[in-house]
Amino acid sequence: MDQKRKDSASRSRRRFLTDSTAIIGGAVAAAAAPAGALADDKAPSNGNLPPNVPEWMKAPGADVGSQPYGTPSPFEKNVIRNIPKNQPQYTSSASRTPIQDLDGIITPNGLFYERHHGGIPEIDPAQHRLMIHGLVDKPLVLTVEDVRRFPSQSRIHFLECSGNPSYTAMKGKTASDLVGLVSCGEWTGVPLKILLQEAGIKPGAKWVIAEGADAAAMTRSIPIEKCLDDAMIVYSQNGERLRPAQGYPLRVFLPGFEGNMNIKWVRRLHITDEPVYSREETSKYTDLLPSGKARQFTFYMEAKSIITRPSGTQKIEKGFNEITGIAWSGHGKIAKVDVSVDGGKSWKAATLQEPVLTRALTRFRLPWTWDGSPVVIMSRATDETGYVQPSFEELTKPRGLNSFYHNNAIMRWQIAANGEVTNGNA
Ligand SMILES: Nc1nc2c(c(=O)[nH]1)N[C@H]1C(S)=C(S)[C@@H](COP(=O)(O)O)O[C@H]1N2
Ligand SMILES: [Mo]
Repeated sequence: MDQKRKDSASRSRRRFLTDSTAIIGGAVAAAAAPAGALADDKAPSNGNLPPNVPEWMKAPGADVGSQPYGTPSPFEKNVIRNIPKNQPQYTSSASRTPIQDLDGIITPNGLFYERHHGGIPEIDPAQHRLMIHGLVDKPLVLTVEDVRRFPSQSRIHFLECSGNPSYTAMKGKTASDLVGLVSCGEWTGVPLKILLQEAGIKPGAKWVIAEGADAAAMTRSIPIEKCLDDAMIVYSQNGERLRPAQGYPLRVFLPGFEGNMNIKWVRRLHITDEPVYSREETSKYTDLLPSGKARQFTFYMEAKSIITRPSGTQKIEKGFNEITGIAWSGHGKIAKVDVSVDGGKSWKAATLQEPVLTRALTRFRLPWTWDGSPVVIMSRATDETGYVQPSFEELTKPRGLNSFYHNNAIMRWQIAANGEVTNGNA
């Protein structure tokens, strides 16, 4: 670099530093500890802090390739899946995404929530096949490599378990305890429509029965309309092959549909004129109404949102706080997220992070200055169909309290005078 360019680069760097300091300084002016202050009286006296040169600058760091498959910093060791404690982990079990510790909308593969009804099978892809049969002209038995030869696509979508949380489990401490059975990733695979066209579906085909190759042989009936629309057979998740817990080597992906229907380790697609009425669409995943009748085949997950920061077990300080969280709807894009900082008396529209994607998590943010008085904060999502996320009272008025699945009620956080955040739904 010649001297002139060096000078101008360092000038623009200085200008950048001044500008960004101004922004940060302005935003947290009201906070107790202004960012960038040289005398940090909260830190233990430590030779690594300014103006000293920290230890990790005094010798070269680790070699490239010291971690052939990278893992997070050891200082982030607490950001892990939330696995219920004091509970035997039977093969039918779940783990939750630590949504309160994540930013943006993409869930890292190692933190994706899990729900297994018969444990995680270890499948050798060379010995796995996908069979397509029933009301078709040409039954197919495909290898994983056969599936990968079809035209592919990648789409970003959320996946959510329909018991997230159940009607009776709104007592958790953290955002993850409450609604950690939701994650979002980029899915790559083949549109299911292409595979069905290859097999040639016969007139009268109305359902596709998908079966998983796990010990539970999880089986669900999918309406043919969805199969010919945006359904996929996926093999990759966030760029790499599916994790075993997410259905390696092949899984059904039905954007916006309840998690249970997204059959993992899929081995068979049976094209029929009737649903199969499996355990998961009769005794489970149905909602018993006050009339004694049950809602069956709830396909799409309805609009929902939760504030992830500040949220349960966190502690805030007086002054500036950014309120942020996630919203999603199985019916399409999120149109609006309103936030209340007065227990629902008044609402303010949060900013939605672009791009807002259909059937994907959407990040919302609202700047807020807390005056130190106890408050209840909450968020309310509206999707592009105009549907508004209900309060628990609004949700249970028509549905009653016998239901277990499909609870998309507004979640409340209580903030005490000392800044401690707790579950405000009790
Ligand atoms: N074969 C099979 N598919 C399955 C399941 C299962 O136990 N076996 N669990 C279902 C349920 S209840 C949910 S919520 C999602 C969970 O997907 P994930 O573990 O990738 O988050 O997968 C669904 N697909
Ligand atoms: Mo689920």
